[in-house]
Amino acid sequence: VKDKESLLRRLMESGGEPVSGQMLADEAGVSRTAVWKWVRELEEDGYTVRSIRKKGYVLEASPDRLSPALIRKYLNDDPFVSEIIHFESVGSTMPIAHREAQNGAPNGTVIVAEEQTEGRGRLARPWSSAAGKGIWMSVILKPDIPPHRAPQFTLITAVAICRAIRETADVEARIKWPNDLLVGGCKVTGILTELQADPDRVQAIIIGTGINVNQEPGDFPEELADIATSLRIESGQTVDRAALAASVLRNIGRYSSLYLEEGFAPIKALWEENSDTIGRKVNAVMMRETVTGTAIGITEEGVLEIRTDDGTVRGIYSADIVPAE
Ligand code: BTX
Repeated sequence: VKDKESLLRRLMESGGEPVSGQMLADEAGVSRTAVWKWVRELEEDGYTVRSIRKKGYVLEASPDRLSPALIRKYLNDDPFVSEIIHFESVGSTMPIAHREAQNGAPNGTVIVAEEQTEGRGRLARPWSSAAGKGIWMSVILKPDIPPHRAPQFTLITAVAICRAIRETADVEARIKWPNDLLVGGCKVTGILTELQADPDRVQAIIIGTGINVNQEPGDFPEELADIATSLRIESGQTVDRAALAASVLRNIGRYSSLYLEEGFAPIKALWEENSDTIGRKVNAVMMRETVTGTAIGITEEGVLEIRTDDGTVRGIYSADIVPAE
């Protein structure tokens, strides 16, 4: 125990048994008053800590927050996550993650915020990130791969989040190439993958995940009312955000390892299984042209293949996909 965050972890790990204040003070090499101050701080953060005379402290209730200690509790001893940095409110978690990655943060560093005031998607589009309603998180990965393979991590993440959503919220999301998860045709998650790279080697991949968790129908801004949904809307139940965040992280770790050990084939199979795009007639809308045809699969590089009406197969690297019929 060295601060309020580690005290919280200690109380969580005790599984409801009182932890003596004296013992905590001895462990930390501080006074009992210092421990008591940390307890007070936790209570200010919304935790309920009961003090039982002669026995010690018991954690009775946790607020709905993505606190590192709570996420760690759900992660158990999963080895993927190295550090979790939590913010109440930030502009966007992406530039913070970039800075951390440049300053040497290791693989598996996580930046998570309760709220983003300037959340963004691709092409600098805004990403609505209301306080306490979703998982607004950036994950730093440092795989030893050439830059052209980095887009595959968007697909790895999509597969990972699909699985986490199924495990934690019992909702079936489908992947819309390249970076959205949909439920009933509405967007429940967006993924933003950014890169720090030398010409031949990736320095860091920053994966931003925006997951709509506990919004109710009226919570979305008007312009999103018809296109966005949340896990709560789809499942009819409040979802434990910390449990979901832990599951997302565990699965990103698991599928990244699978990819680095066995290559893209197993990811491609899982991706196509969960895809909402493959087999559909689509318009791929790009800056300079629109390609219309049937989406037939993705390549090793994560490129979407579309067979046009004249039978040629076009590889699409980056586009917005709109249903063609
Ligand atoms: P995208 O460019 O595919 O999608 C952006 C579009 O999605 C917007 O133009 C808007 O129409 C719609 N949209 C905005 N907010 C929401 C929402 N909450 N739910 C559903 N639809 C929405 C998708 O980009 C990638 C988003 C990544 C977000 C994460 S959050 C953590 C990290 N930090 C950050 O600033 N971005 C990433």
